Amino acid sequence: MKIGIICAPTYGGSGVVATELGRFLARRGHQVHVISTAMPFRLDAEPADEIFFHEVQTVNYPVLPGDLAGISIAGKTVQVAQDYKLDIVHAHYAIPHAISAWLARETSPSTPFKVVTTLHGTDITLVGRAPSFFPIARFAIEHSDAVTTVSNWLKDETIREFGITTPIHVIPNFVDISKFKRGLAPCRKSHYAPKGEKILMHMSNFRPVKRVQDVIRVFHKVLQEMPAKLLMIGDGPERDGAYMLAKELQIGQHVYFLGKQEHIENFLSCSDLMLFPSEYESFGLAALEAMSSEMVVIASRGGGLPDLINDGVDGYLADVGDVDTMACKAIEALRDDDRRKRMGQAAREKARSQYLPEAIVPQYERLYESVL
Ligand code: GMT
Repeated sequence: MKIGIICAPTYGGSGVVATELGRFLARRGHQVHVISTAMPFRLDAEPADEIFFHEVQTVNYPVLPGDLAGISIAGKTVQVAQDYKLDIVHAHYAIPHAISAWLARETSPSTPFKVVTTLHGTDITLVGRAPSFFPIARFAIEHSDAVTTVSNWLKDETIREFGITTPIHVIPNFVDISKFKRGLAPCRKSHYAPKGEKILMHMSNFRPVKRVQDVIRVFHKVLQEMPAKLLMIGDGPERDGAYMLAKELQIGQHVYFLGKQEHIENFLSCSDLMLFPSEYESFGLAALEAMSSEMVVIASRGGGLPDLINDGVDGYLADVGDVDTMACKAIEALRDDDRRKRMGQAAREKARSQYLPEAIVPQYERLYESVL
């Protein structure tokens, strides 16, 4: 098949899923065209793969204030669809990508590609809910030829929020376990923890939904029991607040704010525990990548996370905002190396048995075939 993929280039789960999907589809013999406003950071295809990147240029003109990227993406999609005779355009994220795909199809009746939309989470729970976007998001969902969500929780939210009656298919995210593997990537453990301290880690886009201050508060409690270091990976609006809190609690010297990192596998492979206290996560791809790296994840029960983590078996769950329980579980896991190792292995086994690309990518292929 000839498949166009529209996605965000930024450090976020939807862009990662879209580009990884593109890479695996290309590896399985499809011709893939990634359409985005910049090169997605994980689009490092094998030279032999038929994977093309099409950069969208937006127009900046003072008479037209605001972001016109959605329209530019539609224009680029028309061009790519006509040049390469695309069969499918797969939009990741409802606003603006699904509406750009729909607009491109309407603009170009001579290339009647099918539109598949994958909803990732905040496109429904935050962006799509905004009054100015709500009817557009609903329209985009209802006018896609097929719609998927990354979890049952997000499917239920979409139906509840938008009153959608057209079918929604649940296709979970996946992880490349050959890449997210303990011991594979270079580890600078002795640099961050020179005295053999335990390493905790958090990784996100530092949006309010991630509750990064809870990460700092949990770590503060852990530090009262044992020497430890915290790696904070990513960036976003809540970074300064987390930094200030660490200073206020006088633990700043134990916290490394490392900003956006391309090769997170290097950090996952040498950390002992991941903190993921989000308000909700539709899926929690970062948690899955940590599980694949044999890390114990301590997560909230928000959104679809309980579908991913089996409390006490391959990770731990606590109620949203319950910093005390998260800290207790973290201390328990960090004190008992054997137990942590066993749970880490169980986490990797779950990634291997349920979330392999070889099991998930064919589900998208079957969906494409069914709409064609
Ligand atoms: O986590 C974010 O805020 C980014 C967002 C995105 O679309 O890039 O992530 C969402 O999609 C990921 C990939 O499907 C999921 O793993 C994340 O759980 C989801 N985030 C939220 O639901 C908050």
